[in-house]
Amino acid sequence: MSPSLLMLLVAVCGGLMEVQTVPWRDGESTVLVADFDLDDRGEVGVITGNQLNIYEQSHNDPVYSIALPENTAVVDVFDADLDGTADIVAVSGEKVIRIPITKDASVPIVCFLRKNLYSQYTGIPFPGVLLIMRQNTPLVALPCADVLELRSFKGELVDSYPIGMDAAKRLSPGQPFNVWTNQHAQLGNRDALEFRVSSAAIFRPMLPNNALPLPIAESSGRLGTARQQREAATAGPERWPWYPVNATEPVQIRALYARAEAPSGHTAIRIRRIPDGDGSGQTGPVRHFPGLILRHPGALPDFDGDGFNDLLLWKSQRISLTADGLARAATQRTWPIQIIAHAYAPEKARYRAKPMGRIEMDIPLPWYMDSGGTGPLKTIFLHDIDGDTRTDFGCLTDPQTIAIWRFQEEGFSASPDFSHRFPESLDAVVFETDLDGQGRTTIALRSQGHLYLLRPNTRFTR
Ligand SMILES: [Ca+2]
Ligand SMILES: [Ca+2]
Ligand SMILES: [Ca+2]
Ligand SMILES: [Ca+2]
Repeated sequence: MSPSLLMLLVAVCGGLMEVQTVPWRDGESTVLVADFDLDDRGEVGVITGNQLNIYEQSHNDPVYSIALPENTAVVDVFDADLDGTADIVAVSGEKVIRIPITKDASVPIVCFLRKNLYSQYTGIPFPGVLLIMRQNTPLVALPCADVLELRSFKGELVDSYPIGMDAAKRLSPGQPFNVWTNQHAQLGNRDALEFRVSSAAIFRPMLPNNALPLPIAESSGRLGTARQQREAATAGPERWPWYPVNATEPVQIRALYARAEAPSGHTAIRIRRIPDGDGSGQTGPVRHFPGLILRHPGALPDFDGDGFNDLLLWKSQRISLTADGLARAATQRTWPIQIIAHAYAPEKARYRAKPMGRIEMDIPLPWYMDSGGTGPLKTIFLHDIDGDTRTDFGCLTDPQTIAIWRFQEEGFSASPDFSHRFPESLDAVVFETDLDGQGRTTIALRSQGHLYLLRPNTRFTR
């Protein structure tokens, strides 16, 4: 049997994703993804109250269950004593504690006492950066009243940096600080003012010379509201929202987008090429594509995996305003929409007119009616789910159902490669991340009482 056929059989038997259901208390639980057993793969920890439960794939029960001390504030995971077993390091009141992660009931070890900015904290424990490595020695980075202190696990002061009101701009112990995507909910009706704000804060922190080097990211695009997209059509290209098409230098390629004035329901795209170090750049001609742009706040699709981000649009037949049309809409609870992808053709410096893939689905009619600002889909996933380096498409097709379509050589499948109906409505996406470094994506969704982990079950190659 050929390896590819074997792979296919595994996929058919096992399904594309495995669904794991984990207890969750909305407002009292928080998630902590880390490598808890130092095998270079991430596990999912859930802190509820003062209990940390750690879950692995294919095990419904937690593989580790650790009680955190009362008033624990920040929690980090690291092999603090370099003995080959990871430790929970946490701040509880004035205590800096370490708990070795073992199957037996682990007893907290008090490393040292120091009054710090977390000392008065009484809320839910939360994940944060507490440890940094300096010259192969793990140190505790502890924010105190006026200084960020670096201390050894015996409590000896190694270094300190002044911090204050604008400390974030002057100092950072390293990633994941300073990187976030912020997208507020959209409020208001279709014709109301749009209160949707999307911002990325990027600045060069004033770091001491011996601090960790931080990569400074370039601006990753400009999300445009429906109103901005409409207004852009009559403005110069500098006003158009855009996203990056490539990540490579020396020429930066941007896709500028706007809502075409006519025909209605079309998107106008211009490709802008900016040579490295040259602010001017060249903007190509306007090309129209049927459909409206569909964007994910933190991910861009490269469906064919060629290194260039592809164009993703949605469209639908409009509800006819005739008596017949309205009557038909009123009796239907769902409405059909299409998702269309166009490949970027680098040799032509434009998106191909012929779609590279198309998905048809029915969504709840109220979602369609409310599709003015951001499109009718409330939650979409643009990640490589199966590890073949091609982006796959997923979305909630109703408040309780997720569906995922793999992108393959010939485009998307006619029906979803994976779909799952949950027993209740989903409230939010908790994270979308590659847990085992194989280029696949685990998706975590939550409801009021459960955390659902959708883990990739198999791995495809091209
Ligand atoms: Ca692990
Ligand atoms: Ca250890
Ligand atoms: Ca591509
Ligand atoms: Ca894929």
